[in-house]
Amino acid sequence: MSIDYMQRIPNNVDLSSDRRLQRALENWQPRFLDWWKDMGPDGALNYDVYLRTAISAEANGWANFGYVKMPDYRWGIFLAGRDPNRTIAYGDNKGKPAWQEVPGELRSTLRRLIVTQGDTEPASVEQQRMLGKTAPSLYDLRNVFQINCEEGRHLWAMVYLLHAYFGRDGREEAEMLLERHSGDPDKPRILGAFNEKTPDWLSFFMFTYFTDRDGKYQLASLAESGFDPLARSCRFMLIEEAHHMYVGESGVQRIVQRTCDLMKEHKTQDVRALGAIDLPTLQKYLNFHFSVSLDLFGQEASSNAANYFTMGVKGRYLETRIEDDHVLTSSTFDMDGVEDGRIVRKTVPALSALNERLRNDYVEDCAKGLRLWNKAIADSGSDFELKLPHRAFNRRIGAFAELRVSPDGTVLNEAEWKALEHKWLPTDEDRAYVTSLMGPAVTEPGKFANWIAPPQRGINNQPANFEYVRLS
Ligand code: BYC
Repeated sequence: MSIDYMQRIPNNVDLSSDRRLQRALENWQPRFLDWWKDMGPDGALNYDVYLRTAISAEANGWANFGYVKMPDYRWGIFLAGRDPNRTIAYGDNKGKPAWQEVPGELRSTLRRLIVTQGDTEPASVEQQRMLGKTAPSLYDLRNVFQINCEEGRHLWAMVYLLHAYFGRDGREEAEMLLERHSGDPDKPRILGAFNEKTPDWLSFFMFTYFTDRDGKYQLASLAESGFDPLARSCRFMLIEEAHHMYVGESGVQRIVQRTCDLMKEHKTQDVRALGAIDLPTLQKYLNFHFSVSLDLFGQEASSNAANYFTMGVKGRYLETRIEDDHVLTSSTFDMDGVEDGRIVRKTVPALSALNERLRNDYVEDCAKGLRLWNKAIADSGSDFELKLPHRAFNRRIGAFAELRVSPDGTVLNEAEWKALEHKWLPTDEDRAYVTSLMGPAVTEPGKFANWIAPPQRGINNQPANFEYVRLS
């Protein structure tokens, strides 16, 4: 079904056929817009931004480009098309038709997962609120705004599910999604990484590379949900997510490129003297964002995850392509755990290890970007190599949270950790240096801040000097 843009809330869910739901969402809409004005991109309400807007959920319709003022962006409710023959692919309900309504016994479990997913979307917009002030170019400014708008739409997708399927509890949860705020000591966002700050563009690119990639894996698992409306929302969200990760991967790549060019040109490692970001600092930011994002996958051994799978609520990454029985009651899984303060390899029931399995898929995917970045470094003649730290490094959630572990996986005591932490994680001084590079936004079309290379291609094939954002 194509998207009906004549309605106050554009949608492809035939919203006008359900007046009660339509009214409830039309009540939520002004609250969302108030939140956007207070907590969304600062000072940018009147900018004309070259955004892509979805005009249908089909492959040829979701990327329609044009200038839009962000408060006029057509947020709405778009679900991927319905497969009437879809069955549940795993767990106790394997082979049964996917549910079009919420099964009573799964109500609170599903609501909780939808709320957790929904909570991350406005959280990231809040985290990125101030970035427009220091954008390294109009191209980058447009990209952060595009991402913010799409995260806003992902929030809409989850709020629709809450309103449509969870009655009064759902409506209350939808209100709460606008009341919790990133970093708020009284009403923080639900998951740790979404209460961290994104104060500078290096953090932003690392966040979109590592944390949005958690989004990819969580959404892909929820896209396997037996609750069909959730699966269909997540499938559509995943299409947009790809661009967010691209912004991260290419953003870090462009910083690496600029740093390497300067190192080569000036025959020095000390690019700070030249106003660029040195590779050891990049590695520290990478260590931080990777480890914080690993926490988002939850405990290594999780009865919650086992229950989600057994009940058919949340599957594995690309569940239907995996060759096994999709029930897992007699399967095992090998993973690292902690015993007597040491990291040991364990064989555990596969059902309890589903968070860790998903984390494995994620880590493998993260490594791909590093290969690209390292190629650029090697091509410039430097022998520096960016590395993913050990998965036990700097963890706050799960078994490794009780240990102090170096990036190469050595268990340390507290004193050893304290003595070396500054080499592995950004220090106050590193953060102050990176912040010092974030000058006033570069607003001349085709110009870029000194610490980042231009992109290799423009958005929607636009030329390098395209005016991606009109500021007045
Ligand atoms: N922080 O059994 P466990 C995205 C809690 S990102 C704080 O392992 P489970 C995006 C947990 O709630 C994707 N608390 O839990 C990216 C539980 O609490 P209770 C977001 C945490 O449920 C960029 C307890 O610890 N989507 O889309 O197996 C920009 C036991 O843990 C954390 C989702 O996450 C944490 N990191 O796994 C924009 C999908 N981790 O029960 C958007 C939905 C765990 O003891 N969520 N806890 O009170 C889930 O699938 C699961 O809730 C989790 C946790 C994977 C997050």
